[in-house]
Amino acid sequence: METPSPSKSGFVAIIGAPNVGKSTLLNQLLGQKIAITSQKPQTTRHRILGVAHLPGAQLVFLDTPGIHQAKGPLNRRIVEVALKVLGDVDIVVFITNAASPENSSDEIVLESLKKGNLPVILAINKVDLVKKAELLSLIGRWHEAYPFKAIVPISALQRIQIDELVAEMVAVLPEGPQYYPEDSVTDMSERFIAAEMIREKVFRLTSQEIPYGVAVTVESFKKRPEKSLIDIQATIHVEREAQKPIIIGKAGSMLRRIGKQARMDIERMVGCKVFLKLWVRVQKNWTHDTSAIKRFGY
Ligand SMILES: Nc1nc2c(ncn2[C@@H]2O[C@H](COP(=O)(O)OP(=O)(O)OP(=O)(O)O)[C@@H](O)[C@H]2O)c(=O)[nH]1
Ligand SMILES: [Mg+2]
Repeated sequence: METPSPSKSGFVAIIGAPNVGKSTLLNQLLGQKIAITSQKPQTTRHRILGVAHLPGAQLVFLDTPGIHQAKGPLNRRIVEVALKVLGDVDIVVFITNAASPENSSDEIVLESLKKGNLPVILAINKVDLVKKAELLSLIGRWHEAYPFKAIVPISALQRIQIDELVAEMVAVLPEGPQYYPEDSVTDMSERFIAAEMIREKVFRLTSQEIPYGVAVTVESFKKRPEKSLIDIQATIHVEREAQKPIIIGKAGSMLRRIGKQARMDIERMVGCKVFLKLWVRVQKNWTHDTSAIKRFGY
């Protein structure tokens, strides 16, 4: 029997400054982790697609890199990816951080939104961190700043008001076909998500400039069906010789932590045992080299 197509559907951009909680929100909207998150800004570097199947509606979310005044070829490329998404969607969810209301990157996002005429819903995130009075004055300020379709205070982390946010999206969703089959959650390969999960551990476990000079590639991703095991070989690329011993750590301790935590995430995703072998390689100054930036998939 053919599944009835939902009567409403559309593409929804999740846009905002770095670190406001866009990827955390995407994972909450999907009920599973497909996007990496960290306490550091500029974690996401790609457009990350996730599909939510609701009764009578399909929402195709596009999580994006944080928009900011980018410096350097890699960051400029990443911001470009985020802004391009605005050309491909029916609705925008603009996320701001209630706990950091004076964010100059919010202004950059707002300027880009003013150039288009898409319906925009404002999600004021991290409301768990602010007092109610602060939140009310913030809502007032945003209300003056732009004719949003709706303003919804949320906590992506604590799943507060997420259903209300979804209801606002569905309210502005156009009639449309079922873009993705019922069982699909994303268009990304397990191989790509595995590389991202490794990169997430580098973001979470290393500090200062280290995570910003790292790219991860998966050299081999082989299923061994007889053993219900996946063999993965991946490389962590750093941009300077001095960064290599930091990623490896004392007697290999950092690389082991990165590997163990990434493996656990990957196993949860693929639903079987994973054997993960990591290598570290220096690709000199790659964040300033447009051909290397391309080669690493950005
Ligand atoms: N307290 C609190 N923290 C949150 C909330 N949502 C996200 N965070 C935290 O904020 C940090 C950034 O979250 P991300 O989801 O990676 O943010 P992002 O907007 O995707 O960041 P970029 O990809 O760098 O642009 C993480 O440490 C999250 O755990 C929230 O509602 N409350
Ligand atoms: Mg993100």
